[in-house]
Amino acid sequence: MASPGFDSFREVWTTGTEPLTGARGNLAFAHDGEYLFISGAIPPLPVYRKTVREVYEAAFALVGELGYPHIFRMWNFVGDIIGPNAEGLEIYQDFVAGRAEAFASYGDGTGHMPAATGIGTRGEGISFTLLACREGRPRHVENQRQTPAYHYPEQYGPKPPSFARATRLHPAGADGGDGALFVSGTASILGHETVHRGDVGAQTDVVLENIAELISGPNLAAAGLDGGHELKDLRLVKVYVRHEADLPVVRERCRSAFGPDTEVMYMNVAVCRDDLLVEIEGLVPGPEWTR
Ligand code: 3EB
Repeated sequence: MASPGFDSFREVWTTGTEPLTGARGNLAFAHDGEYLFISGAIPPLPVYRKTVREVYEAAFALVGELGYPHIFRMWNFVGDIIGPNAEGLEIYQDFVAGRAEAFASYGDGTGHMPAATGIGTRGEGISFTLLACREGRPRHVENQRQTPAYHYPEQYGPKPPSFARATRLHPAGADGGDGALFVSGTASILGHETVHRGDVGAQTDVVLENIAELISGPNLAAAGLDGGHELKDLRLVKVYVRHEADLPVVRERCRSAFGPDTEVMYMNVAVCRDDLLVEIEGLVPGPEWTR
């Protein structure tokens, strides 16, 4: 996702014990007794829906079989995300439909949809990663400024997207106490509508306001959760910028919004609606954070 001026990095998730690893079909996985990491990849296809359904269902089946039933974070990387598939449907909407069908086989409805990122990629096809846990418990959070994605109206596509705006993980043994808060990819959307079409500065401000509201005490309280956070508490922020030329404007707004300890990585990829110019994700670490 890097272009000149953007960041190039490798992400490594570590664990205190030697993980067991394996592969099955399009999936690869590693697990340590409490956490399970799965990655999946689907090659370029004329129409994705059926294969996305099958591969995501296989991932959800694996989560159950290995005994890590609680998915708390997903990332979805969609090649040519706003291009048409062979039937003329946007590839993102094609993907979303297959994923929605797979989620019908996981848990008991929208209450199980985790925080997620759905974003373009320079690569081909569709790939994803997910994190799940065994004894910990995720609590999913919506944003009072935004329609839950799984309730988006039909104007966007045949099925609504399957994700929560944020997920707090209450780790095993913490007596339900605070853990990390994972903030989903967040865009310049109020209700379900894109706002500030064509104005990347104003879109970035709305994204930052959306995240500030999402992680605030009152919004968490509405989800039955304690605590409250500010933008400066965020860590491991990823900023996805559609147009290379927009990077300085986005970077300046982020610089003044986040704290000195917030790591921010900038990437140059397409976003899932043609009028969205920027998407931002991150996390607020829990007390167990040792980084
Ligand atoms: C949105 O709010 C912007 O399909 O997994 C953000 C996070 C978005 C996740 C997904 C999509 C996804 O609708 C896009």
